[in-house]
Amino acid sequence: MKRAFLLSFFFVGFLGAAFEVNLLEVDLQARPGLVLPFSFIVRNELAQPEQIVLYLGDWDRNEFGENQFYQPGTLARSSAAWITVVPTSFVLGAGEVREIQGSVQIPNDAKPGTYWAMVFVQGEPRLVPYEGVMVTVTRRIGIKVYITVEPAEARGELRGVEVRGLNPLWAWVKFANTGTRNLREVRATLRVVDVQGRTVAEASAAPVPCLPGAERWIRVNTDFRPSPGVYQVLATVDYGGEALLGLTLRLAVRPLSLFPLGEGLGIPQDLDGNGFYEDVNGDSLFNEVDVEVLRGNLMSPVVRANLRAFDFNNDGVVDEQDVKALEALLAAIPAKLPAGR
Ligand SMILES: [Ca+2]
Ligand SMILES: [Ca+2]
Ligand SMILES: [Ca+2]
Repeated sequence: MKRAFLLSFFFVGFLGAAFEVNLLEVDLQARPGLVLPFSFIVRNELAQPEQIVLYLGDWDRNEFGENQFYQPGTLARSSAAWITVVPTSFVLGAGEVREIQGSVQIPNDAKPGTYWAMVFVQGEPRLVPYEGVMVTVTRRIGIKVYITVEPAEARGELRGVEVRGLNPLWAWVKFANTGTRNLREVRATLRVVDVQGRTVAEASAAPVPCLPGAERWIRVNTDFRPSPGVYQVLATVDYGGEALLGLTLRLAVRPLSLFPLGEGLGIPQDLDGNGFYEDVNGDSLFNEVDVEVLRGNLMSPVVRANLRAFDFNNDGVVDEQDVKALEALLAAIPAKLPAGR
């Protein structure tokens, strides 16, 4: 009936341990009208007593998978009102542990599907030294509680594929959970096929979870550095349902067509043959001058027509971030390329 994940303890806070819990997730299968118990343990790691409070909240993830938090009852599929925990407020002595009893009352009229909420375990605000000043830190841990009323439906859609970086190639795959079941493992795969029909790249992303009603961009990295040509990029998503989802995209990689970025400059050069043209001013050296020439020519037609040569952070666009990436490259490997200083 009950599955508890992750049996080790989890610390909270970036300023040293304070308290910990022994699980971060509760996943319950349920029927309408049932009452389901769960429990977890809180331990105080401090050398002093800690006032602990427990409360419920709603949460979901944004389309890049980051948690977002809301007041309880905000979301349509919130189970916060079904959950009680005891005790909700107590003092834990130094090194002490306390078992928390939770219970979920599934309403008689609950429709099939996954409902979810979060039990927050929060300490008291404390003044803590941080980078030379005292800051107030309130530590909290959230325990995700999923309740699935059967028969929940697993359903998904593959909504888009966007090839971004080309050195090496990576893409965003957009998935949507259009069913009512929480999908624990959504697996996206990319396959690149050349004009001869040969598979030239194949890669999978680590599985990601996706809540009912949520959309998720999944980044799939490959180690493929396409030479100019036309390719088919096939994205597939396996969300654990009946169907494997697929979407195909045509990718045309044009040959570079480089010219000097300004009067008196040379043709940009790739000094180490890795596909990035760090010698932006074409003087066969890689130094600060290249960073400045790139900074002053981000909107140049030559840069716009040859994005992949100057997309130093490999995100599919050329902007200020690439100036920073080129600067970082210069700082990191000054000795690797002929440096004019
Ligand atoms: Ca290079
Ligand atoms: Ca140069
Ligand atoms: Ca970029």
